[in-house]
Amino acid sequence: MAIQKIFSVLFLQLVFAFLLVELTNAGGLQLGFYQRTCPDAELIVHQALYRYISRDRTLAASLLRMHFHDCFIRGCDASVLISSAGKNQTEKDAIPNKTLRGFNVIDAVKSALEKKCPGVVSCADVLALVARDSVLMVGGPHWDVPTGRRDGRVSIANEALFNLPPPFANITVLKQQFAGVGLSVKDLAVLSGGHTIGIGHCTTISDRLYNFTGKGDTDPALDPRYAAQLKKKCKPGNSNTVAEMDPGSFKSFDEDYYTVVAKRRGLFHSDAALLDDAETRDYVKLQSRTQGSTFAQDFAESMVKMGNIGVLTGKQGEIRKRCAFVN
Ligand code: HEM
Ligand SMILES: *[C@@H]1O[C@H](CO)[C@@H](O)[C@H](O)[C@H]1NC(C)=O
Ligand SMILES: *[C@@H]1O[C@H](CO)[C@@H](O)[C@H](O)[C@H]1NC(C)=O
Ligand SMILES: *[C@@H]1O[C@H](CO)[C@@H](O)[C@H](O)[C@H]1NC(C)=O
Ligand SMILES: CC(=O)N[C@H]1CO[C@H](CO)[C@@H](O)[C@@H]1O
Repeated sequence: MAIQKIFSVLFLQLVFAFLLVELTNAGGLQLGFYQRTCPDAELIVHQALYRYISRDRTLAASLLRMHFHDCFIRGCDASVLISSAGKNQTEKDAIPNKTLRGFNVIDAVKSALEKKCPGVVSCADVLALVARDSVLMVGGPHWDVPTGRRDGRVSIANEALFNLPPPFANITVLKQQFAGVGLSVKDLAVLSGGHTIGIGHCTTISDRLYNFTGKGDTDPALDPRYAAQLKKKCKPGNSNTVAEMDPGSFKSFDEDYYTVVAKRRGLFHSDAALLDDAETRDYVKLQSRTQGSTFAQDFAESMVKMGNIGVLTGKQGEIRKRCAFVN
């Protein structure tokens, strides 16, 4: 009897240990992957990043966007960071990446890590941790980032064009592109909320304002009064001016994005498109209410999912020494 009891307790403990491993094991990644090999890794990332964000809060938006771009092209493997060499045009040179800022921040974070634990922490994990801390530093939620990503060796400019949703995308295309990387319609609604921080260049909305269907028209999905305001700021052919995506609080991570979209004042057609599908529209409406927003919690969950897309683990890929170059 006693022996049986001991066995059943042992068995239960085994089951429990197994479940715990399973829960913390997200697609081959795990929480605290560097606990043994570089115990201060996450602290080093946080401190190096803080030096930049405390001087320029607007960097947070670009660094969040960088992780999104990385994950949508070839998975989260830091391919977005590889510099072009010779004939190879990399993702960095593709049109959507021309507006990415903060590559120098990633380099600084990586060199701080290399000083303490050379050759241990991947650039792909740096991107995931930097995105998490960037959001946190501008008032957003915190989430635990499973780590253990490895860096890819390939980066091709054209893939950025085909795999990143364009700002003029309609809801069908957006849903398809998110489904293509294993993200749900809810993830689309939630992650679009990343546009609560940051800016868009006038060039990206110029067609929307002046030539939506090629007949000199304005996107009917845009509130006409807001369109008039935007036209004052963004003259045709103006390429350097920028517009805030969440006007008035574009430097703070909050749920205002959904209020903006519900008022038909989302900056891109892709933001407005969230009103064209029952599920995404319901989500927008729900979050734009003043009380009981679940956005912070939802965003944390969807970011972990996005961070799992196509990751390289184990012996795949490499740990790049410098993020801009394969070893
Ligand atoms: C749903 C499809 C999406 C489209 C079509 C899209 C498109 C764009 C475009 C065109 C810009 C403006 C770039 C510029 O002109 O400087 C932008 C900026 C931005 N995007 Fe997205 N995006 C999408 C999803 C996401 C996701 C999933 C995230 C992160 C979770 C994100 C985060 C950002 C941020 C933070 C900025 C501001 C960047 C800055 O201020 O430098 N976007 N996006
Ligand atoms: C450069 O292009 C070749 C041919 O497409 C490819 O095999 C190689 O992996 C590319 N290098 C990088 C760094 O992407
Ligand atoms: C959405 O855009 C795609 C590609 O531009 C187009 O083929 C499709 O007809 C559009 N769908 C709707 C419902 O407008
Ligand atoms: C508007 O779009 C049409 C079709 O794409 C193009 O032929 C025309 O030149 C554009 N007009 C302007 C002012 O850009
Ligand atoms: C930030 C960044 O690396 N941007 C690059 C985008 O592509 C152009 C040329 O195609 C480069 O000059 C930029 O450095």
